[in-house]
Amino acid sequence: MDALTVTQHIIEQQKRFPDATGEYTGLLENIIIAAKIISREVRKAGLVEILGLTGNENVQGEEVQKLDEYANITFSNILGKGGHICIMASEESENPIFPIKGYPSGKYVVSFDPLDGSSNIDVNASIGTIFGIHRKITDCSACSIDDLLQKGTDLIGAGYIIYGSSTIMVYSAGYGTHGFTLDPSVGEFILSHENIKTPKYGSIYSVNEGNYNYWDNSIKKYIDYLKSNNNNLKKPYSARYIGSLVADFHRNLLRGGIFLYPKDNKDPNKTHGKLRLLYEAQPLAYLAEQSGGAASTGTERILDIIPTELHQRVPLIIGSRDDVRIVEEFIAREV
Ligand code: AHM
Ligand code: MG
Repeated sequence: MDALTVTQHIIEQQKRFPDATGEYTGLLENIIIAAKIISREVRKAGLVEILGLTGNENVQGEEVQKLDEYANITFSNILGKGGHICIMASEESENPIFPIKGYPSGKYVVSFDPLDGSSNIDVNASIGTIFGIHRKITDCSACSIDDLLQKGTDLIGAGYIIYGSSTIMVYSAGYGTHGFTLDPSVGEFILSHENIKTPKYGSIYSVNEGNYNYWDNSIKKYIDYLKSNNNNLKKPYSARYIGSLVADFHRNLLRGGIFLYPKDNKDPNKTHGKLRLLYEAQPLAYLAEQSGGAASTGTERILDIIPTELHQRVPLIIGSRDDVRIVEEFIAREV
């Protein structure tokens, strides 16, 4: 077979580091195994009656889907026994996750969203797993939350797995963004999208426009501009919104365009957007930049934000570089 698997690709990339111990490759292999297991479960969800809610709420007060729980346990257990991580954060776990008792601790820190877009499970739309990897920074043998609260600029790798019409893993370790499609017949992710370059600008916008009345004026004016003939394209942009971040991001990464989840004033106590910094915004911002795109809150580069909380939320504006810059200009004009 004349095809490169994701593991072979990672090993090739690791040759740039003659002193590498193989621990990072080991961590990624664990992530790949977890992704394959979650993919298998997502694919047969309708058959085994795993669809539906568990009846529990997660830390953010959202209903937990059975598959969310399954994905969270799978990811936490495989990485927790792998010997490569010392601490992890998950969207579905209120507190940090440590290696499982009796298993060794490693030098890496992983933040992950086990199954993003889970409100789409029951309607068979694409969902995904997102992860970001940092190095441990604290000295002591046990890790602390400080290891998790690192900036995106300190990420050493990030990626997502999209469970769509096929299962694709998109990954970067700082040397471009690459996509691998799972070949179910051999059970391997095969290189299918080498060195993805996102277009400088696109013709698609993705936003939950139902929130229009709750946005700041700058965002309202920007969306009106996209729908007019007076924008940079001189024709209206196309609206595409799945409501599943990985799926919306993946389409825009390949085609070009902009995704926005700005802050809104629906709840006056929450003025920071919906999406979470550590395991949604940071990893995708890293991948966007690695493919020539950009990610911003509207006033600040996502990768420059110093996290203060595990489940911190941020406004997210991400996609083609010129499109992100234009949103920032609209926001700058209003402040
Ligand atoms: P989740 O992590 O609970 O699945 O929520 C995140 C999801 C994203 O996938 C998506 O971009 C967003 O929520 C959609 O939110 P909304 O329904 O408000 O448009
Ligand atoms: Mg999520």
